[in-house]
Amino acid sequence: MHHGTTITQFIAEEQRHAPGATGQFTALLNDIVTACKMISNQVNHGALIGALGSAGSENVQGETQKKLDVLSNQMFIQCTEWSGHVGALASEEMDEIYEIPKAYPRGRYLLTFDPLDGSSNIDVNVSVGTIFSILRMADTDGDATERDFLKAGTEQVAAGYALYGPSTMMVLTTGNGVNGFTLDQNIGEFILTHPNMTIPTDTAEFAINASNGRFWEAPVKRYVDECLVGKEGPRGKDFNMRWIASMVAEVHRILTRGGVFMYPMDSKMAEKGQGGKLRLLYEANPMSFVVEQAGGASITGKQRIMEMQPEGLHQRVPVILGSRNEVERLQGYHNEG
Ligand code: AHM
Ligand code: MG
Repeated sequence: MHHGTTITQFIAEEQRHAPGATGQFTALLNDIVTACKMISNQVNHGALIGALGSAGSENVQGETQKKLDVLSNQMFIQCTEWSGHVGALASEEMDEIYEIPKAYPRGRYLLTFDPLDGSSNIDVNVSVGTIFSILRMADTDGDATERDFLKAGTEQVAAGYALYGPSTMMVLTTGNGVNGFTLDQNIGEFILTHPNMTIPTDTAEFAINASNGRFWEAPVKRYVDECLVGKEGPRGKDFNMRWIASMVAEVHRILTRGGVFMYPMDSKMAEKGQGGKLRLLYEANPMSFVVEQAGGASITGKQRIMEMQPEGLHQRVPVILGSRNEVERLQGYHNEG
């Protein structure tokens, strides 16, 4: 019986047409897939294996780490460091870049990841996910440094996420559209279930943490106000709202039925000297790549996220992404202001 295309087969067949492909990239993607299957398994078992709750530590941004944050980070390292395909890793959960131990060969790719995004949702059993991005290393013989990671999002070779929801899914782009795969737990393989995912250009659904409303900048306030007035206002239609507080689930919804997601700049963050909530290298860039490849758009407000020159490993940025016409409208409001 034919079970459909597995993610391994899909990646291998896609790479067959890539000029100069050596198989390293295919192998690295497969290691990432394995890491996500292992994380999925831990997330699924939750309290049964004592995996919930806090780890009693903080990450570089002073956020409390959950046990599963730490565990997922370890799994990602363990699955990718040995292969000889990566030069170094960078993770939301590690202060510095992770250098490949001397015992292993080094490869020409750099990997950035948020091992478990939305981890404030873990203890309440709501969807969480893993986000990752692959960059190519510069043609130097030396070891990778932090500076090698500070590349604009347009330089990404691949990006994607795993969503641990009612089913576990993997959504991937290598710059050639976006494809979604669902984990068949019985055979342990991701199967192509969502070929060629595209984001509808128009939408009547937005996502934002409205509790920050009084801190937003004028363009975002205006946009949300207009959505809330609905039919009677300048938009001439009623809007629906969603907020899961799990970016992976949010982006997945937008890839499925459209919408606009905003974690904009606000005065509270500005006071703390923070550039935004979400991290450029681990969250904003990979998600922007996926969203743009699905026909959507992704900006900070005025600027396209993927064109930003990163200044630091853990840099934060405002994020507005989703259905193209809404994002363009928001960009227009920012440029007027
Ligand atoms: P995390 O990486 O610490 O989990 O934070 C990122 C998450 C996103 O998934 C989500 O969009 C956002 O934080 C939710 O923030 P808030 O709790 O302010 O609504
Ligand atoms: Mg995160």
